[in-house]
Amino acid sequence: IAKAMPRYEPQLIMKIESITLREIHMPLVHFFETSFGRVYSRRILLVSVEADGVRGWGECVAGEDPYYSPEWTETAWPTIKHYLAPLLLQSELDSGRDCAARFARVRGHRMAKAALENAVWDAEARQKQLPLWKLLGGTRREIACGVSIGIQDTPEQLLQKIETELAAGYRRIKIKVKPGWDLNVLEKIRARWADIVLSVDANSAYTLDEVEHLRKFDAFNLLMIEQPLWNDEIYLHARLQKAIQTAICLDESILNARDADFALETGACRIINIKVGRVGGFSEAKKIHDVTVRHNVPVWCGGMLESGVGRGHNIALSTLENFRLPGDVSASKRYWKEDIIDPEVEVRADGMIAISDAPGTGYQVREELVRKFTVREETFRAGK
Ligand code: OSB
Ligand code: MG
Repeated sequence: IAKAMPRYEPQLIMKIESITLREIHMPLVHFFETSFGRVYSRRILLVSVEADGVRGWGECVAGEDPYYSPEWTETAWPTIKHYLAPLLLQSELDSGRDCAARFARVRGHRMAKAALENAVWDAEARQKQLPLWKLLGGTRREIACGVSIGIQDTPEQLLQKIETELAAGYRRIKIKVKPGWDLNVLEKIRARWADIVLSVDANSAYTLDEVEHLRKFDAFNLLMIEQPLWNDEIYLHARLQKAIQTAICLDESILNARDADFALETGACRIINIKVGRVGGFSEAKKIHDVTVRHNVPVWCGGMLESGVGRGHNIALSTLENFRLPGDVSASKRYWKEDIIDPEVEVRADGMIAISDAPGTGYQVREELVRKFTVREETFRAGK
């Protein structure tokens, strides 16, 4: 049997000299509410790695509370400090791709792992003077953007927000839903905009007992319903998908490429949302992408209210060929008065982001602003 020839590429060995972990605080321009709660301000962990004279940045997308996932800001810090950073500092790496194997002994903590792995990819791209999107294997020169609009105090406020985002050019509107804020608001949206591309995200707000209720979503011509059932459940989504017409998209339940394969084989969803933090970094995100190509199912890039660092990484990932649907990758100014990157992420009037050819993400970290927002900081070096 002919085996694929291994590809021998000239490798630059990377030596990670130091890793700096920071917590920054950034108030959101507008609160964001999902079925599990409301957030006004973000506590974001940033990682920077120094390797051979270049600096790479990564963002930990864990939330302020263990509601979206078991990981949260306070679990990520000691996990990086005591377990993950030492694993990177003790030896040389060929590439960001090597991080996942180094971290394998540590179970879970994918958002903490992704912050480090992505910082190494970022450093590698800068070291090789390549755009990160090319290093990741992307092809798209522009990417399509959607928005995720949280639960508001009143349906009228939601309609106002949708109007603003449509006027800005966004190509898909996603609203958060939960029992009591779902069919009633969909009625109002569709009465005003019969044809816009519209999705809903339940963040696990329903159970399979509510299948009759969930079937009523079919009347609204939705692009998808995201994560209707339990965050850790795939098989019961397959049961639900058989009972409803609207395409299910899984977010929380897909933690790795095996989950994606299982979900697509069992018919648990017809679309997958990839969040690079949720799955542990760029290498696992690429594997999930490749699984969806084999199943001919589209993916899109999810968001976690990231600062410019994570946003830049989401943009690079979205250039992979199978990111065929608009992502939750939207402009910096929707979240922040001032983002920590230069330039800020801007979305064109046609709802697209143009991809830069500059080395790295094409967005420079504004280190003086990061310092201003920093509330704690610690640097780790080999042997210390
Ligand atoms: O489920 O996609 C989600 C934000 C925090 C936690 C979970 C989710 C979200 C979003 C926001 O929908 C997307 C964005 O960054 O705009
Ligand atoms: Mg979601």
